[in-house]
Amino acid sequence: MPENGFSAEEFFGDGGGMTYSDFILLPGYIGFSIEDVDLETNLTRNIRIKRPLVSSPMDTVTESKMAIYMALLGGIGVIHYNNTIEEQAAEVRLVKRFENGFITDPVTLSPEDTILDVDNIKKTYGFSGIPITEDGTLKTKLTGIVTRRDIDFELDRTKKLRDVMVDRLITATAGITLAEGNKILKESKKGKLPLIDKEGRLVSLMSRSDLLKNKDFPLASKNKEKQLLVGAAISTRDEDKERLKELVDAGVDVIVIDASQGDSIYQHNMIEYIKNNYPEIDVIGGNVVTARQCKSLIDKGVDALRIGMGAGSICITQDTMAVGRAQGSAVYHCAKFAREYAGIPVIADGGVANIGYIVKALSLGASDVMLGALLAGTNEAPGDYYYEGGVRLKKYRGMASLEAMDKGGDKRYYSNDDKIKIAQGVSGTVVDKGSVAHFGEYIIKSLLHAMQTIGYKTIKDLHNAIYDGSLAFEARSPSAQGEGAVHDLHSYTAPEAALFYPRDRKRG
Ligand code: CPR
Repeated sequence: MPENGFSAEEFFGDGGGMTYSDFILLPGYIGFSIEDVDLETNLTRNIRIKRPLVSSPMDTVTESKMAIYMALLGGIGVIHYNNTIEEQAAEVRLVKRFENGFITDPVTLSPEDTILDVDNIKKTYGFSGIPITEDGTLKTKLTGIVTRRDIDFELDRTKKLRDVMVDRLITATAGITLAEGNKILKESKKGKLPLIDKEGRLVSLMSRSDLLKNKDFPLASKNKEKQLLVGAAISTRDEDKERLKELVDAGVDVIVIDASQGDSIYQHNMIEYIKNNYPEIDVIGGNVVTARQCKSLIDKGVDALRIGMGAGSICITQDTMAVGRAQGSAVYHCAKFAREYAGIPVIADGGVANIGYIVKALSLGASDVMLGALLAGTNEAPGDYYYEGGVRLKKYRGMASLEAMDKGGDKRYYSNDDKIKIAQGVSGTVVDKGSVAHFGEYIIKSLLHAMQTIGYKTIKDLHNAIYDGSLAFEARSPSAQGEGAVHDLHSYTAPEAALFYPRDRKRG
């Protein structure tokens, strides 16, 4: 037992359900700087990532944009399946094709299009440097480029692009590195650099303004071919075997079998099917919250487990079904079992209402944390912003909310009867959090500080301290929780990211 507080075993061993709010970690010794902290972790048995962050396969959280940024930041995104097979596979492809700094799906026009078409693109997308190809698609030869300078003072907006485009072009051959492209752009003093293949067809585009914005992401999650890593969710239904095949063809790196109660004959069969047919693909099974459920899925061959039932911010499973588990206890017991029984990682999924909860999940044995509400409301989450009472919001909804089920989200649950749908979640809103590129960096920096304050340089060291009993936990009474939050002020401001406490907001 630590000198003060309790060891994890003492704290979680008595059968009571503990949430993240119910405990606090006692500080350790700071003998290193935050630059020495390394957050590298296992996502699955075979996949390692540099940051323990995963975006949830929900239709208001993860499509390609979110997955790209999660991977650039060193985490990973899991593309949801509330869409057609083709749509989901296309999202996976967009992530796999992403190259930092290269626009791989540029908007193009043909010489027969008019300046008005450029005006419309400017209105919709905000840019007006358009490559012109023979037939206006990526399949034919690049013939010119139109930029703002070519059309700004043209009064006749119906003029054909062939009459205004620049056709003496500086191009480069596709396959050059970002640094090489950067150099050409700088020397040419142009705004855009088209990259073409041997036949002269446009492959991608580099843009000066993008380069200026572009940051390096040295810790990005990548495979051997230097493509970003991406996950995708499937259900346990038989028809999703077709979905699985398309996702594998699209280059998916890891499959998440998405089910609210993971220990079912349907999931067992799906795990066996994947392992028999795609042995190279790692499978994350779940969701589970007990050691018995973990054993069941581990015995079938999963490579990681997703932990959580009823803890999600949008979730009403515990009220509707009377089943679930307090997330702190679920993570602690499942992580301990998975480590001892099979040495595989677990992902704490749901209920992460603030950055401190990520630290708490890791300190209960989770190797990664899956985020829904925390990432919804960023620019990269699907959906448009809108205003309500002067606040800029985005929609965030449970995958088994009535709204999402109407679009196919009920595949997470087991019923063939679509006459009466039992909602296990709600639809709501979350506030605008800006770009995940910035918000994600904020989260990561906070994690580095937290690790330093607890006194561990790596997640591995932190985990060892859980099981050798040296990591100290203490219970938090309701008044201790009040004391630990901002209190007794007339008013205050805080960074938007730190302010993201849905529960506390409700408490008002
Ligand atoms: P938060 O991060 O928003 O608290 O939780 C996200 C997690 O909630 C998801 O990763 C998923 O496991 C779970 N979830 C999503 N939709 C749900 C519904 Cl309708 N009901 C219960 N859990 C849900």
